[in-house]
Amino acid sequence: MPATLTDPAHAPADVAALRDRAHQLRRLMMTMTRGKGEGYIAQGLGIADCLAVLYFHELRHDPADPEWADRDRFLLSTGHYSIAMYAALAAAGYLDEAELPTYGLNGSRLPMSTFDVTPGIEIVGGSLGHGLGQAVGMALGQRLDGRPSRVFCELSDGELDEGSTWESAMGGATFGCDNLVALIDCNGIQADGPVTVAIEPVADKFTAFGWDTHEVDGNDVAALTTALAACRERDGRPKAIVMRTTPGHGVPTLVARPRAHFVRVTDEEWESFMDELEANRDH
Ligand SMILES: Cc1ncc(C[n+]2csc(CCOP(=O)(O)OP(=O)(O)O)c2C)c(N)n1
Repeated sequence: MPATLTDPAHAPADVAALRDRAHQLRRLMMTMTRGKGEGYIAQGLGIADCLAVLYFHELRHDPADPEWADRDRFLLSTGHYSIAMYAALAAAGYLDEAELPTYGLNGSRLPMSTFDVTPGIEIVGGSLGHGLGQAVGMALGQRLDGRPSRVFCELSDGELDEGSTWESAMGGATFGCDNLVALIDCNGIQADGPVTVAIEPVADKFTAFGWDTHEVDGNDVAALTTALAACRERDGRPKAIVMRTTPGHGVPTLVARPRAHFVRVTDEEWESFMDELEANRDH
């Protein structure tokens, strides 16, 4: 077996270490936002726990061999959450941390919305509502090729407004893709403010579409590891984890911002946000 970072079949979750990783990812994201002066930092802070658990516990992957055919795939459907991906990819060894401050700058390999120029990025992002359909196709492809790989797809509550997401949900269930895990980031916001489309009850809807569904506090590392462990069962049903996350998690001033979709950060704010992050770190 190649040198994977983790092998969930053998490694029990080290929750304290994973919380430290999530904190590391949040620090890296803050550094990136400082370099650019702006970014989708609130969503990134919200999803840091999920990415820490995936890249340092659940996914079978090998940064020394990013194209390893039997790797698990992680698809980030919300391309604008790229800041969180770059932090995770740097922490995992796909990127050099020194490259992170180029986030969003002209000529950078780390564009504000994911593109195929970045090592470790599986799909191009930007146009929302397409990740789950690609994930279903990849999951089918892995199965047809007889590979053990699973496919994990993050998507947002905003993408639940898209018909293509629900077509994909039907497809995943119809084809019995039990090698597919959808991670739905329900952070309660969309571009202009709170989610207003009647997407709830999200978990009941996925269950009704034939998915094995779990619902967790997406900022609770222990709960995420438990839900992901349950999703390893191969019972013919695709898996969905509805994650209730808080945009800006760890930085109360950001959590309290009424419009946190896209945040501009001055140098002074950056300093105080970093202090808040240290003071509110999960242990
Ligand atoms: C198909 C499509 N429509 C609109 C947009 C513009 N857009 C970019 S981010 C965003 C917000 C979507 O909300 P959500 O996906 O829940 O993300 P979050 O609020 O957590 O950033 C929108 C509408 C887009 N990128 N793609």
